[in-house]
Amino acid sequence: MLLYDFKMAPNARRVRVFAAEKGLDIPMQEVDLGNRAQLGADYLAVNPMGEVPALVLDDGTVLTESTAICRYLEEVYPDPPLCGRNPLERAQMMMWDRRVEQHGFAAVAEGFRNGNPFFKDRSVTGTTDFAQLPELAERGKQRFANFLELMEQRLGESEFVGGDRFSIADITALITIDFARTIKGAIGEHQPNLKRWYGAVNGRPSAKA
Ligand SMILES: N[C@@H](CCC(=O)N[C@@H](CS)C(=O)NCC(=O)O)C(=O)O
Repeated sequence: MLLYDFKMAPNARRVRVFAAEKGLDIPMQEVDLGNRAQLGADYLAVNPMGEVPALVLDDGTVLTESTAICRYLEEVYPDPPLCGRNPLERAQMMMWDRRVEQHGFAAVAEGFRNGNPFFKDRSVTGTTDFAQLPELAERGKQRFANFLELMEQRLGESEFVGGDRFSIADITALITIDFARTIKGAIGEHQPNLKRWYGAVNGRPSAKA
């Protein structure tokens, strides 16, 4: 296997943390998003979507989309389980993972890509250029603040985001909250449950992946 990666890219980190939790040591190749290498012919031949991560299997099959890559790794390397051990647990963990993606990760991406000059005309990933919309930069920050409140409430009733076990939902939430530094978003003093959870999850060796 070969993982196309970029150290600063949160979706790529999501796969790195997931693989580290599984004890996997997957060879990696850096795609320099800082120099737009994701849009060069060499990388587009690997992933025509122009995004990282991408996982190339030993038979040459290319998997993209971080959730799909994690699900594949879960099937092939089931221990430790990170996506639930039975139908209900799987559904609950995927439900929370999706909530984190839609209300947390998408909010930060919206805020960052519409507010940072580096992304001028690149407010959306992929091969089509889209102009920035300053209103979306502001909206992203507000949506992220709402997301933190949702997480604070959830973590007041549950040890981990997806339930009583560490799961993919915690990984997605961790990379989302770290990504939020790009919009100056952070857990507040009034959010003790989130703080407790962040300390535990960020303290796992996989968080350094
Ligand atoms: N749905 C994709 C999204 C991947 C994505 O947005 N990757 C970003 C890095 S985190 C990227 O490749 N950006 C390229 C760009 O900015 O043009 C996934 O989950 O893998």
